[in-house]
Amino acid sequence: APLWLGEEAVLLKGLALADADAMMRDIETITQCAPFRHMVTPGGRAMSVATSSCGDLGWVSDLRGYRYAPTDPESGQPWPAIPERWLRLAMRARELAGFASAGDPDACLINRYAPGARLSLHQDRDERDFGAPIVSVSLGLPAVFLWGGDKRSDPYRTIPLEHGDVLIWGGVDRLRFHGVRPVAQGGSQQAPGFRYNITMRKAA
Ligand code: MD3
Ligand code: FE
Repeated sequence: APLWLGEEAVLLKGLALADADAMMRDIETITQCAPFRHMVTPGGRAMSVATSSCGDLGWVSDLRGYRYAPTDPESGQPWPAIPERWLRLAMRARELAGFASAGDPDACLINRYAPGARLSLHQDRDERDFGAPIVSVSLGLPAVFLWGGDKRSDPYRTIPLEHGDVLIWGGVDRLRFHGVRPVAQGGSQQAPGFRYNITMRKAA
């Protein structure tokens, strides 16, 4: 059942479970062309999260700032396409959450968290149109998601995210501060050894 975190933010527990194995294979295929790398932030520090992208635009960061770019700066090549099954899943999430009129995403960021990797509180504001919702899919190791307010100093809720969970948010919840606590080591028989998060956005 959809769990409303805000007026326009919904957690769809397990919505991606049936597609999860195939989506992990898709990540493997995509990152053979556009390998995971640790981007450097404008402040000069390498992110603990490794990133790649697919779609017409990919998210990149360097000393000059954050932006969306049509090619992978490592290869000069266009980013791989967003797989059809990812677009179908995003459409189902939009329908369930009341964003059915929003169109397909054109940018997809893929984050890979090794144990210990984290994402500090931030807003996603590099996209042109804040009206379009963002769909995120969590795969692999579990994590604790931080759901804050409009100011960095606002209090935040902690929300466990597991393999197959889908989050979608837009509208009044689009610019909330959010982050991810350092990911814990998986159990010894827990494969894979990473958490993956896919965020499909409309960037252009
Ligand atoms: C709620 N990724 O890539 S996804 C990011 O799990 C990012 O890797 C996190 O933040 C991750 O920018 C969180 C869920 C999420 C993302 C952005 C939000 C929830 C959000 C923006 C506003 C409100
Ligand atoms: Fe974010």
